[in-house]
Amino acid sequence: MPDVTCSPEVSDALAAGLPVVAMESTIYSNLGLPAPANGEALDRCIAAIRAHGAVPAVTAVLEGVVRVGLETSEHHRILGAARKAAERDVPIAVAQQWEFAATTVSASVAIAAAAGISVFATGGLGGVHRGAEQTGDVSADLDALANHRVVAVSAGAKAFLDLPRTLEYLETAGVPVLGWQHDWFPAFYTRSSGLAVTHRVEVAEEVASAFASLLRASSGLLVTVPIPEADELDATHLDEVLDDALSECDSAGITGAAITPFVLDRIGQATEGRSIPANLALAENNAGVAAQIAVAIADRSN
Ligand code: PSU
Ligand code: MN
Repeated sequence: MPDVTCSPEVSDALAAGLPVVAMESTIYSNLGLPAPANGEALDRCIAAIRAHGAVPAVTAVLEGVVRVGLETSEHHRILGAARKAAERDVPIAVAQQWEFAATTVSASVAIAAAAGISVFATGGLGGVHRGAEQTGDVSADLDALANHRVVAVSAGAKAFLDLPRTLEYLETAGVPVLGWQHDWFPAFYTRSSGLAVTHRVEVAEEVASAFASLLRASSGLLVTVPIPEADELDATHLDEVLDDALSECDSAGITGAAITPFVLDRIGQATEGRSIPANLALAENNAGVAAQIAVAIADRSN
């Protein structure tokens, strides 16, 4: 296990049993959102976590050091060019002293667990890609949730994934999926994918209680939060855009990690930029819900 360097604020909070919410860094880098929206997303998510009484803890690898909780003066370092680090890449980022590795959900959840943080907030999870029966492309995010004792809060998974298979995978892996005040698995930019979640929760205390009652020593759970109604995009239009963008990927030979930035860019163009404020709104909303859950977990243990 690498040394994990927590900021003084995060260390003090953990030592005192105060609520902490871990955050990823990929969505705030140039791989996740264009500038200046990425900086705004980071600020708003941090503010939402603080507003609900928890301490934000951005994860990243800087100069080969695994970091949890960055100083405000360091934020600019995660907004720029990045190499994406999933859970399996973090040891290499340390060994080769990468200047800046942006942590994905799988890396951040693993780092959170190593630091003793119980709650993690993101925008959308990776999952089973469309066509995975051919390519085998299944994000390591899903197994990370099955292997680390962390509550992950997201607006479902990335919109252009195979959402039915993603839910099936989570079932097989033994990860509970809890719909936050909602019966449906969200589809990121829209509130419902039309797929039901297995369980619905109304309040943070329910999540905290379920988390305390997980049967495995090290597995997590997923809380899915729909985008606020006012920020939702049009589902029918989005489906067409996604289908077009994915066939374009096919014909241009764009695969693997390059798919996300390409498709996000196409969605941005097709929605005349409305996908960006939607993305910010859902990330901020998730951060606030994650903070409420962190507070409820801290209250149970104190
Ligand atoms: N959702 C988005 N944009 C992103 C991601 C998710 O809308 O950039 C990032 C997250 O960091 C997630 C990662 O963990 O993509 C998953 O990547 P992959 O499919 O390569 O595992
Ligand atoms: Mn992949």
